[in-house]
Amino acid sequence: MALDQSNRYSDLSLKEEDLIAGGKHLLAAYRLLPKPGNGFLATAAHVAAESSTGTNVEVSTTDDFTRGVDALVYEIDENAFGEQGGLIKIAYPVELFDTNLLDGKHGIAHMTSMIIGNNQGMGDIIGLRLLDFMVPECMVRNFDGPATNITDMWKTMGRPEVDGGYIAGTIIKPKLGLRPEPFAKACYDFWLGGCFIKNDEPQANQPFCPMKEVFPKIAEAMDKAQQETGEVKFFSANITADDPEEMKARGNFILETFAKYGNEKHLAFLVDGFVAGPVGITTARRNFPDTFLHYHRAGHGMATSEVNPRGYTMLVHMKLARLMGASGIHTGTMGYGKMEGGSDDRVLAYMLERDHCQGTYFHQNWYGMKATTPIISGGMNALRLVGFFENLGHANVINTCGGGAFGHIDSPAAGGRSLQQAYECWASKSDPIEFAKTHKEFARAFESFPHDADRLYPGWRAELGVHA
Ligand code: CAP
Ligand code: MG
Repeated sequence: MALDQSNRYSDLSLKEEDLIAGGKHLLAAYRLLPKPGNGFLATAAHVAAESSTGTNVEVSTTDDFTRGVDALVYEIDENAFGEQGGLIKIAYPVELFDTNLLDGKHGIAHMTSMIIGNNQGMGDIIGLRLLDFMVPECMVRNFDGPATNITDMWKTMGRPEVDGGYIAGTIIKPKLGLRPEPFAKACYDFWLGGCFIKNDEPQANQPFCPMKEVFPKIAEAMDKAQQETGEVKFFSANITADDPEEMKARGNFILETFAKYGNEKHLAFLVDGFVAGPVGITTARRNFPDTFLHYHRAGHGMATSEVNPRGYTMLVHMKLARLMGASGIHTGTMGYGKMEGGSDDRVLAYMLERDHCQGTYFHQNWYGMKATTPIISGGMNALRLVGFFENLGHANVINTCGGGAFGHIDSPAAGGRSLQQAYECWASKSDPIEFAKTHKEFARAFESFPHDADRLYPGWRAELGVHA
């Protein structure tokens, strides 16, 4: 049984609206399931202690100032989630949060070491999951936030910088195993029909495909495809590494390589942001501020999966990424692709792209911080995209389809065109089967992904004259 510190680390008389109006607290909502034998409020108070000024026992060195910056439990609902536990809300005084010696900015590494730090491993809990958090204005204005986003890509493409629309992309598949020549050919083949290509998250500097060999070929392929199509193309290059110096060396090499063709603006830098963490993201954000910072979230499921009684939600992940400065982050496919998620996940996109957004527990004002662009990927293809856009309500996203492009029965280029046509089908509010009758690559996506076609568009075979 943990020491009951609720008399110090809770004040249920505090009003959330007063805390918000005061602007001096980061507010956090958690789902808490104490271990049997541990009181709910007592365990919540222990979470607040362990996440701020305390530990599991009183210490002699505590003084009045210390008590003044205690995190406080200000709201509880012990039965909010039935067997999964109850809701607790904790107010963290902004004074607790670190600022840089060099520029006075806040950092995500420090913030998360507190609000989802030791509290994740406490012995008196079964579950503690951060569901949502609200950052006050004084802190929002003190994070890097994004330097670029999709508007910069639209500008490079000559599109309107507002509602510039959908960017059709792919991931070079197979995930690993292509050598430089076939890799660059796969890029060229897709770019004849599509716009944006990303490295897959583990593609980097493998012995069978050294960066120094493959990037000159990718840059050449991009230049050739741009010449032949008259269209702007992009490549999102993975610069993830443990050492920031290595990341900088990779980024500079790739920029120099594409600059030979005048295409340094046709690059994004992909960072596996969950595994590299805020240091990885910030290394790219601060050393390459003019290059779209593509946050791939591989590994996030260990924290965000709904089956996890600990960790944090996707909503929390999105807010952390925007504060860190991601230009775009994989936002999931909201139930339309292959990864976990559902149609209500559109709030993840809205939280990234709007200046105000109501989250699960808190309304977040972003005070003009640049938007982070939703990157939609994971099991998508032209057939699934139409419903996805309808659910989201817009198509101002970067979409990358690996199987959806390289699985198209005609060619990767046809796959790319089918994606763009899916956008045109939605944007023109056309019936997809009718639209397919006048758009070949979109029609052939039905034959490329017949299981999806059967599920999404029953009767398509007869309508399109395709026999089983
Ligand atoms: C998609 C992908 C992406 C996932 C990541 C993959 O390939 O390249 O990494 O989208 O998931 O490796 O699975 P496919 P999320 O298009 O062939 O599925 O975007 O949800 O983070
Ligand atoms: Mg991938």
